[in-house]
Amino acid sequence: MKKMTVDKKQNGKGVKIMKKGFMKKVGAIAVALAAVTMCGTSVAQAATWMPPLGPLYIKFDNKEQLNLAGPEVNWGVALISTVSAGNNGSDPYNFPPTGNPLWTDGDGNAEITAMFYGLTAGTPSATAFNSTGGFIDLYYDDTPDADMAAASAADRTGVSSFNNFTDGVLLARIAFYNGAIIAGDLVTSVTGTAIPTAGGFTGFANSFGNVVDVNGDGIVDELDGAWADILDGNYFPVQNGLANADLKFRNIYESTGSHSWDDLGRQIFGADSTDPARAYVVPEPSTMLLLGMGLVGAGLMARRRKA
Ligand SMILES: [Ca+2]
Ligand SMILES: [Ca+2]
Ligand SMILES: [Ca+2]
Ligand SMILES: [Ca+2]
Repeated sequence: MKKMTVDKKQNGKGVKIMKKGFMKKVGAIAVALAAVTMCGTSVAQAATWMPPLGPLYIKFDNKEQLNLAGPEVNWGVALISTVSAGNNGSDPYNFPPTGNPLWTDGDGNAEITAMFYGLTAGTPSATAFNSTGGFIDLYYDDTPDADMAAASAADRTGVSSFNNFTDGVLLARIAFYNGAIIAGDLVTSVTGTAIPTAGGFTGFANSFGNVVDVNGDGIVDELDGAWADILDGNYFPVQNGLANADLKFRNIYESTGSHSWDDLGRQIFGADSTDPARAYVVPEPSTMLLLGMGLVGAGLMARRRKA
């Protein structure tokens, strides 16, 4: 009875919420017990805002470190400010935002944050700042605490962890796409138009990204993050005949040379960046299948055995 109430309140998304709550809170306990547990407060904690299907325009601000000496040439943290529907009729791959934002920082008393890391030196260039590899992790946090102004490079606590920016629910891990951005270059994942210097710089960075398998089972689905399967849209054409990408990024990165994230003695430059990212949201195949079968519990059991 209680579960039915939750389903109605969440506009029919109770199934998704159950699954996420199940994975996050209950672990290996039997499904029957999990269903009982889901009737409690854990349901609300596990829920994230879910974007609608179709083109998305995601605005974010970030702070980053650019280290020409490497080995990690670039990393940083970001706070998503707004998520809007994109107009893919006017521009099929850059789709400008249309209408009011669908989500704004603070909605639902939550924040969406990101950390990018692991970018190493790409194909050398005298005019471009190229990197290869790297990931960006997206988080939804219903105890918001990220403060872009106060964040310090010293708040990094690990390869992919940073105080107040990597807590909450993982939405997806996105790998920057090697070879996707420069014709004839199968190495570079992100290319920037300005090489960082102590005199200050402003550049534009372009890249593509793909949602990746996090739990190591070889497939990308909701077990790899609350948005992992819906961001796996394979929408954006890329260079070099490679398969379509899931996300497209274009950032402006700039520094006056007196930025608080600078560490000039080590040839590390701090920069502010702004967005946007584009994604094309697709349906959750597993959720639709489960709904169609009307066998949510059995489906969860099957998933558990498979995993
Ligand atoms: Ca938090
Ligand atoms: Ca946070
Ligand atoms: Ca997986
Ligand atoms: Ca994909």
